Amino acid sequence: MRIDIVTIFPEPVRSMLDFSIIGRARERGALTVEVHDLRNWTRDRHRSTDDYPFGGSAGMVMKPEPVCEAVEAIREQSGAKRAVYLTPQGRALTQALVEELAAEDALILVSGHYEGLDERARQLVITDEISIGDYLLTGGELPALVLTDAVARLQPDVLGSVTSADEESFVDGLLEHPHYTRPRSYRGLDVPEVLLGGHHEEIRRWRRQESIRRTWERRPDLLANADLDEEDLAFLAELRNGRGTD
Ligand code: 9D3
Repeated sequence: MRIDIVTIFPEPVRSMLDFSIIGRARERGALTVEVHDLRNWTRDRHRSTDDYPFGGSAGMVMKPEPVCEAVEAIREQSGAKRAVYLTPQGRALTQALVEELAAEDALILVSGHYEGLDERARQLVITDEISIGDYLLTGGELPALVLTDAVARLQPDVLGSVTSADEESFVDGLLEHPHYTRPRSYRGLDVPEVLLGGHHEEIRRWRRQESIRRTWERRPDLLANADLDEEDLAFLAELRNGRGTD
């Protein structure tokens, strides 16, 4: 997959992408990410990407020409069908949306600044508007990186074999069970006995129940869409009746 990011702050975005799993995935060619400076598509002497809002008010608006020309030029190169504008007004990013975007061959991400894009640029070249959550940041660079990270880890060969995609949170709609490693006892806190016994069916059931317990305690909203079998539902009923063994 290829992702092109358009920003007025290309250097910090590039340096973030050199790190860690994403950096190594790029080195191995499992993923291509190009970062473009929006200023490359300006034509005036000052290379302005923003201007005053018509009608007055505080703040600046991103000019339509550089954004439209950048997206059109990149689209020509990458063949991307979707150009995503990261904005607090967009639809919320969820794992379902990440999976949908991860299936594309190419994506263009546009990070906004100031009061955002001129409405015509949105109309002319943007196909999707996405927010990463209901809190305000100072720009769309971190959201573009968040989206890139979430989409990248679903590409073949990006993650090591350690993480099997179907054991993860959100796949069956539950939070993960607790994890333990050595030592068996730490500051008076012991690893649950069941994990030491090697009874795989018991371990599986314990993990499943702790998963359900955690989701019920922390994110009861997720239970409505979780993939639960009869045994799961029986355990959930126990929790709700105050009998969740603990
Ligand atoms: C003063 C009016 N602001 C909207 C309430 C304008 C505004 C504030 C902050 C416009 C952009 C931003 C910067 N944020 C993003 O570009 C952004 C964002 C976010 O702030 N939160 C969650 N997701 C996203 S995606 C892009």
